[in-house]
Amino acid sequence: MHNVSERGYATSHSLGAGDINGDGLLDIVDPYGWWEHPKPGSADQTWKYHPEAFPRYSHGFMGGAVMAVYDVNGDGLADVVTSLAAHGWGLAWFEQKRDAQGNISFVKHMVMYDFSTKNAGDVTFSELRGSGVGDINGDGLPDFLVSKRWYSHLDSGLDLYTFGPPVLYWYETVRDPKAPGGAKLVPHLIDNDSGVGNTVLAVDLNGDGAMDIVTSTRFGAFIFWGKPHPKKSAHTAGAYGCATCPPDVYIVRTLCFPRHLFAPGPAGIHG
Ligand SMILES: [Ca+2]
Ligand SMILES: [Ca+2]
Ligand SMILES: [Ca+2]
Ligand SMILES: [Ca+2]
Repeated sequence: MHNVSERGYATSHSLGAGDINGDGLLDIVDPYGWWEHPKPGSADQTWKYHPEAFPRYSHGFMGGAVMAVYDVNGDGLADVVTSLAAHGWGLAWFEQKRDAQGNISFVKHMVMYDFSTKNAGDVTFSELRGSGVGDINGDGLPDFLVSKRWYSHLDSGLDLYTFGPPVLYWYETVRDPKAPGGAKLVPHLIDNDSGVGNTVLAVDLNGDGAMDIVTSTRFGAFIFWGKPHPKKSAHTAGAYGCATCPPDVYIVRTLCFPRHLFAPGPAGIHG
């Protein structure tokens, strides 16, 4: 076993991996910053930690779920996309900046907060507890998947807007020089009746070239089958979401396990 971190705050809600500093080695991100992967051959020691304020405090918890590390705006520097509070509000991407000495910092671009703010696509939901990353429309840019987990802490009152619809969205990464930071995340609804527990998996399960989405939720486990773009045959690029086609995906939900009525478990369940 090799220690990455020193002892610290334990109940971190977010975690992700990606090459933040562009040295070819995967780094680890959490709500409070990122650990720099040591160079090969380095002495076995804890990784250097670079504090960053990625999360937002809400009802005793900081951070969301799976954090995505990719170049959102196409400037060659890896950015971070994450929900801010698993049991509250907030979704943002963090634009990486470098100063003249090469020091790394981040600028926060809010995508969604609560009903008092202007949110991307006028979409607002809470409890962004399940997330994932994948190129949903096949345009070569990673997209962010995020969902409301329904009824996380039962009737404890810990969660905000807990009975809101358990929606699942994919946020399309769109490069736009006019947008703050040079990019925006555009929401597309996948489902409004299942949500996600912790993690969303984006993978082409059946090999038809269209990304499929797998979730586990309070209501069971689901596959959302991506449907190849109907115009695919008219193009030779291979990707069904090619630049000349609309960025739509057509998704049908398949229930892997029988839907069951939600039965409240013992108080205090949390994950
Ligand atoms: Ca690195
Ligand atoms: Ca970037
Ligand atoms: Ca994409
Ligand atoms: Ca597929």
